[in-house]
Amino acid sequence: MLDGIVKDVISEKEAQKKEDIVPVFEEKSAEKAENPHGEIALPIEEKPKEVIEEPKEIEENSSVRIKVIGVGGAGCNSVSRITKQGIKSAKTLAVNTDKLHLSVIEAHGKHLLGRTVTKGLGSGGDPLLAAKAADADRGALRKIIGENEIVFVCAGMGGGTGTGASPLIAQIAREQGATVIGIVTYPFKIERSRLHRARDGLKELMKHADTVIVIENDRLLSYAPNLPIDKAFALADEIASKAVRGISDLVVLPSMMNVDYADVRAIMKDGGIAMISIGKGSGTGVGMVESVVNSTRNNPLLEVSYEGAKGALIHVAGASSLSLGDATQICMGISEDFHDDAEVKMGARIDEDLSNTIEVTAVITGVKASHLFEDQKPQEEMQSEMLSSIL
Ligand SMILES: Nc1nc2c(ncn2[C@@H]2O[C@H](COP(=O)(O)OP(=O)(O)OP(=O)(O)O)[C@@H](O)[C@H]2O)c(=O)[nH]1
Ligand SMILES: [Mg+2]
Repeated sequence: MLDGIVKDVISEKEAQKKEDIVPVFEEKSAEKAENPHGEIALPIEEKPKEVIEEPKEIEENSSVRIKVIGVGGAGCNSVSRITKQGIKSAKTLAVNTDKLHLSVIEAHGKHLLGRTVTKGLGSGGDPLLAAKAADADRGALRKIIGENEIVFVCAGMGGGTGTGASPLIAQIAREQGATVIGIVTYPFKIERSRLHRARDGLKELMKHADTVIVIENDRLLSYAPNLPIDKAFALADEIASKAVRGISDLVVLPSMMNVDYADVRAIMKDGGIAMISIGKGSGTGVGMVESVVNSTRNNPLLEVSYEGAKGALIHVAGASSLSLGDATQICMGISEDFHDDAEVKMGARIDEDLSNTIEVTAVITGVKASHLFEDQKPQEEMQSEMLSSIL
């Protein structure tokens, strides 16, 4: 399955090179947020460039409000991708301390974080500074995040803004009633010093989010070893996008087998660390079921064991040839060795664009990934190891 996504990401990057990126972010002085500290006013949500018509499906299920918030460079890139692809089931919001980067992002709303603290220049890899920036903006953040049933907080762990500001953003979203699902990437081992920051940021985010889905960058490369770094990041963004859609489309859009908000809450509440796995297959009957189950189980993006998993939300999508029986068999196969009391919810959607293909997005919660929290070796030791491997 990842092969397919890798090909798409590569070809789309080629196409993108030919396009000029048009900045869409302009500050509008008329639209300032109320500043709770009575100091300098902050910009609130930017209006989308074009008026986006409220899709019918949202009207039908408008009681479920879903927001996808990208924090920092990586998080905003994921949100931009989700917005460009067109999402009917959720609103997107990009938050960054870096004004320039924000200017090339597409989102339904944007917020320049901590204008008084970082002057729109980014945090320079300093999570503490980013946390201060977020703290200074609490009032404005409360307002632009609003009340939602589900909030996704997307970020790349290891830099400054995403690592330092996403815990507070998750906290605010939760205080305002949402079930909060973090979707974060974990740095490549070669990013070294970033691993410390990533670990601390992840611990902090886990205190405020109900579930944090972790995508390990190194796992991505193990599936596609020759991928240049920018394409590996695009691949991570595409997977984050699939995780968001896998959940929000099932809840909001009409489906063959729906998952409602109560189901999502039951799985994600106190879900701890979660992983995402993506699978694909084609054909019909037992052969198709087996190939989809194997491809899903063999493509985890976090190094964990499935045994003992506490819960899962499994999204099966296929053309109208997909039967409910096949979808159920796929879910049973994927969750075979989960904990006896594991809560598994399945949703199935018909998507005629998929023709003969069946696609699965599985979010599996309560997994153990202790290696993420192990102490990293001190910097000097790593540097000397690196030197000795070169010399
Ligand atoms: N998925 C994804 N990950 C990225 C991307 N760019 C960087 N990363 C990863 O995300 C981590 C954080 O990087 P950024 O998001 O650029 O950092 P930031 O949160 O903007 O922090 P500052 O710029 O230091 O304020 C990096 O260590 C990379 O592992 C991207 O475009 N997509
Ligand atoms: Mg940045």
